[in-house]
Parts: sequence; structure tokens; C-alpha cells
Amino acid sequence: MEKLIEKVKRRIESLAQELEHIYNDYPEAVIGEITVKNILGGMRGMKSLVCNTSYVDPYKGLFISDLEIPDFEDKSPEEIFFLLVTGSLPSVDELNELKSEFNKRSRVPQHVWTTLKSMSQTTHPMTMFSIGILAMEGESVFKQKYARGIPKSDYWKYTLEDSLNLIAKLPELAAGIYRILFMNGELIDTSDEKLDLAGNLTYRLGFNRHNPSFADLNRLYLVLHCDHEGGNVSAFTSRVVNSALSNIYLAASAGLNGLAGPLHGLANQVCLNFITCIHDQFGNNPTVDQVRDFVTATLDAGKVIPGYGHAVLRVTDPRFTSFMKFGDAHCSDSPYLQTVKKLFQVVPDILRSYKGGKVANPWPNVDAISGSLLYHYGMTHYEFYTVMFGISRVLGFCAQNTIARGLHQPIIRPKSVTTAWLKEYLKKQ
Ligand code: AMX
Repeated sequence: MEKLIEKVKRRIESLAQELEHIYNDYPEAVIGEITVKNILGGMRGMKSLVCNTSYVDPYKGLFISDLEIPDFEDKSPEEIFFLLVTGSLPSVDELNELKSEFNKRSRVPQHVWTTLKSMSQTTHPMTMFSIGILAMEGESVFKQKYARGIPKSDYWKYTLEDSLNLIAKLPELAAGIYRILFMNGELIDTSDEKLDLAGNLTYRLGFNRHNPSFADLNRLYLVLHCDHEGGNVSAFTSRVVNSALSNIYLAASAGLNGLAGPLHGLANQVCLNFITCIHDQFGNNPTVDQVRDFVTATLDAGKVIPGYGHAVLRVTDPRFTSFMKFGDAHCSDSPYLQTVKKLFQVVPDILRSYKGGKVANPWPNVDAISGSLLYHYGMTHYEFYTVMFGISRVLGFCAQNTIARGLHQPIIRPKSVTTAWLKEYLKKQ
């Protein structure tokens, strides 16, 4: 792993140097104002974090280093992790080294299965995923080293070590949860060392024999969901937790608990349910007018349209476009994909005029389409979709926190105020 470690070290040193200059040259520079609207509006748009793994442009979507989605959508999750944490794509040797490292570390300890199998069958797969990761927390190398005493300059190395151990186990852990809940608990226990993370996931889920392009979808899925800068609910949560030097298992589990909310990662499950409800009501080939009526009725009932809107994006999510390209190439006749297209035809116009134009972004996000593709390949238990999102998003948590620890970023602790303080303060303005 020397090559990866060396590259991360160099990146951290260079970022640290740049930040030191910024700090020394502009210690009092003002980045923005904090308004009442900001603090009552979920801190939306407040620039208050540094995140170097990725950046979301409101009009172009996700950037990793200077690469946009069309530049990296054909890469593997391993290449993407390398890119997130080092800032550059790996060479062939570096990639092979990383793949074999993940392979060596991929076995989930037996006690985790005992814990998960003892849980109620009604437990949501995201809860099991989060608990499965927490159950492995005892293995944290960071935790053990920290207890013995290590210099701050070594924190990132053990965060990276924990990250590699954790990421390697995610396909087996996630697939095991799928099989415990939906396949009578029969785990696929043999492994194939030639498989990459996405191949191993597909194999252990039990799908590969039916359709090899499902592994390609899973590869794309794990790439597109990997990171979305630092302020989204899940990444931010994992950053806050890790900033207290809680290890990466604790931080990843916490981040995933945020991802499990319907306004965030759970939206992919809700979207598939939404389409299923349309099909239940109108059949598998609803007309555009029927879809429009369903959307309007949903809004009239006070619900949001899942898969539409975004806190940062102001265009169709390029991840949506990338999945659509895959769908058109592999399953254009899927009734679910067809309904996704009909929703895309009607929802933006409806949302534009909804609530007096209050919806900041009427365009689809990644969750509007991802589940329909999984469904096409036979993964019909849509409660599992957010786990698929989560496997990928942990790559981002790990990369962000490794770098944050390398930069010795302090514990995150913004100040809150009371309403009384606010009233008093504003009276004096
Ligand atoms: N359907 C109905 N109303 C919507 C809407 C949608 N898809 N998107 C936004 N709105 C409403 C909001 O609920 C809000 O209404 P309120 O002020 O009466 O509460 C108003 O429009 C303004 O919100 P906004 O500034 O446009 O969005 P936001 O930054 O507050 O929230 C998001 C962003 C994603 C939570 C919101 O668009 C939403 O709820 N979308 C549906 C759920 C979804 O798809 N989530 C997944 C997002 C991507 C991800 O994290 N995986």
C-alpha cells in the first residue's frame, strides 16, 4: 500500500501548505455574511467547511478534482476511491495494488452475522447496515493506536488504514444483509479473488448468473454515489463525528443514519415506491396525463415528489443523465424506466409553478432513476436501495475524513443561539 499512502501523504502536505498560506495571509478575510435566513434555513448556502475530495457546481454537478461525471463514469469504485483520496486516478499498478488490498481485507467477522441474524426481520436494511458497521468498530486500528498514544501527524494514516478495512468489507456486509432479509438468510460464502468491489457485491447478492450487465450497473452505481462535497446531511454528519476523533466505523455509521432519511438517500426507495403506486393505479404503461394527475394529487396531499429538487443543484442532476444513458443502452423497454421518463416530462413544469415558485430546483436528482434500473435487473426489494447508495457514499466519508485528519482540522463546533438571544440581538440592529 506504499504507493497509495505516499500519494495521500503528498496531497495532505500540499493542501496543508496552501491552507497555512491562506490562514497566514488572510486570517480575518470575510467569506460571507450569516443572515437570519441562513440560520433558520438549515444553513443553506453558508460556506463553512473545506472539502477537497469533491465539489458540486449548481449547474454542472459533481466534480472530483477537475473531472466531471462524463470523465469518470466509466471508472471503477476502486479508481474513484483512489481519486477522491489522492486527487488523481491510479496507474495500472496502483489500481491492482488497491484491488488486491481490498480483496485481502474483505471478510466480515463471524460475530457480525450473529448480531445481524438475531435482529427482527422487520428491521430496515439501512439500520442493519449501520449496525453491521458499528459491530466492526472493535477492529478500529485508529482506536487502538490512539489509546496507546500517537502523534497528531499519524491520525490520517490510521484513518486511512481503517477506511481500507471498512470499504473492503462493505460488499460482503451489504450483500449478506440482503440475503438475511430477502433470501432466507442463505449467505453466499465462497469468494472469487478476481472480482472487484462491484463484481464481488453482485456475486454475493446472488445475481451474477442471471445477467452479467447487472455488475456493470452496480459498478456505475458505486461510482455515481461516491461523494457530493462536504455539507450534505450524511457527509457532514460523518465529518462532525470523526472530528471528535471517533473512528471511521463510528463516523460512517452515523453518516449512514443521515443517509437513511427520505429527504436524502432514502429518496431512491421512495421513488421506486412512487412508481409502483402509479403502476398499481394505472397499469404498467400509464399515459402522460395519468402521471401528471398522480403527481398533482401527491402534492395536493402535502407530500414531496421524490427524486426531484436539490439543495445545491439547479439543473438536471448529471448522475440522473448518466443513469439514463445506461438505461437507454441496456433496458430501454423497462416499464419502470418508461415511467421515469414520463415523470421527467411532467414534474419540472408542475414544480416550477408549485408554492408560488418556491421550489428552488424543479429538476430530477439521482434518486429519480437509480432504483428503476436496479428493479429492472430483479432487485425488487426496494428497501435495499439506500444500502446500495450507502456502500458508495462510505468511499466519500472515508476520503473526506482521512484528509480532514491529515490537515489536523479541529473538532467541529458551531455556536447556537436561543430565540431570546436572536430577538435581543436584532432589536439592537
Ligand atoms: N416536491 C415538493 N416540494 C418540494 C420539492 C419536491 N420535490 N422540492 C422542494 N420542495 C419544496 C420544499 O419542501 C420547500 O417547501 P417548504 O418551504 O414549504 O417546506 C420548498 O420547495 C423550498 O425548498 P427548496 O429550497 O427547493 O429545497 P431544499 O433545499 O429545502 O430541499 C430537497 C432539497 C432535496 C430536500 C427537496 O427538494 C426535496 O424534499 N426533494 C424530494 C426528496 C428527494 O428527492 N431527496 C433526495 C435529494 C438528493 C439526495 O440527497 N439523495
